[in-house]
Amino acid sequence: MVATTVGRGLVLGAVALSLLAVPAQAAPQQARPRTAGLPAPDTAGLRGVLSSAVAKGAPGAMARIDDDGAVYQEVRGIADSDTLRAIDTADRFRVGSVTKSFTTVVLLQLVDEHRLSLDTPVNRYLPGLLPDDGITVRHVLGHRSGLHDYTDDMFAESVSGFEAVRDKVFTYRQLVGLSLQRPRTNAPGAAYAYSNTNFVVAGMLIEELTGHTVRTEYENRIFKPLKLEDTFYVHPDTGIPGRHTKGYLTPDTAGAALVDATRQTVSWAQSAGAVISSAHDLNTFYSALLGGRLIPAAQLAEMERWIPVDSTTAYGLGLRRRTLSCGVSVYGHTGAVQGYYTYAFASKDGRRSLTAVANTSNNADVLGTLAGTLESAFCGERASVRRGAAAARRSDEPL
Ligand code: REY
Repeated sequence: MVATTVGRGLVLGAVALSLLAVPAQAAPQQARPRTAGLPAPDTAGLRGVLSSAVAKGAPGAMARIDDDGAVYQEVRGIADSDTLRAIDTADRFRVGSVTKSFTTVVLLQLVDEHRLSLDTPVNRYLPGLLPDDGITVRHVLGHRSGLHDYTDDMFAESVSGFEAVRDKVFTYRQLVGLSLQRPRTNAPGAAYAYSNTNFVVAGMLIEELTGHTVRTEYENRIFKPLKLEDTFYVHPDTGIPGRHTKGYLTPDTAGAALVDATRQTVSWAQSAGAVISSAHDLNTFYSALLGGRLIPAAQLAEMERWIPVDSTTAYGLGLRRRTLSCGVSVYGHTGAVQGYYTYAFASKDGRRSLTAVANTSNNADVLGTLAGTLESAFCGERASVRRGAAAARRSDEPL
């Protein structure tokens, strides 16, 4: 009875907020925890984190928390520097490497269908693709293949590197070829080394095993079943369909004007990073995944076999675990494509989820600051004093 009343109030509050889209007018939302074992989200803290992200150079920043039916939304700054439209939590954006969780879900569904085995060499499915028959599907999905990340060279210079590929259309084989021009970083399985090449190989596996494009498989296996109406894979189209925030790349030269990077093929990433979505849809996606509604428990357990990355993070298969200052662990992925930083994480049971976005990239201060949204969303008010230090510690974490 009480819970129903509180829930209705929160949802109405959220609708009013998104209609106003002017943070200064937002009525304070009363936070009550609905996910067992978690404190109430710290909405004032969340507002503060987003303000800091804007102060550090993001034109706009926004976050949405879904807590078992209750919705909290906060926005700061603008979506478009021409029109000065306020950023809105309904805006679509480029999710970058959050795509890797979508790609992994498709492959784990194929495992469940006995069409793929995690411990089989990639070369069994794609003969001659990789220079080492010891590289398995599991190594690829856990970033333990040792395949060099071709984006390191591609974006060594951020603006010219981006402009050189903004309109380019790559084949998967071309991207793997770029990686193979460089020495491998480790023997198969020997170490974690984050590399987009792994998820290009993953996309090739999807297309080889199903005979369909990754777009078709994402749509049929994830977007449509979960009714993700804001979620798209449009490669090689360059636009974001419908209402979206623009994305602004921060140049390497201090003080130089931000570059509108919204329009691009994202062909350099494809199955490693080209999905478009919204905060609502990413929260729905991770809630469904962690709640066991996308892949069977056995496959989710494979996704959650953790390899430590550093003192607070670990990587499974296409999924990251972060342990926050309050001891709570959250599960999801980060994303960085030109113009967009994303954090999309959920509680272990999927009942509380957070998506936070800043519409700039190549700005470590903004990335580190935005990590504080996780503290606000999952640690509650008592974490506020620790938040600054925790966020700063994580700002150089690989995506
Ligand atoms: C690509 C470069 C980073 C981003 C990347 N993104 O691997 C994947 C991810 C898809 O993790 C670019 N950085 C930026 C530079 C650095 O240009 N010189 O920050 O926009 O999401």
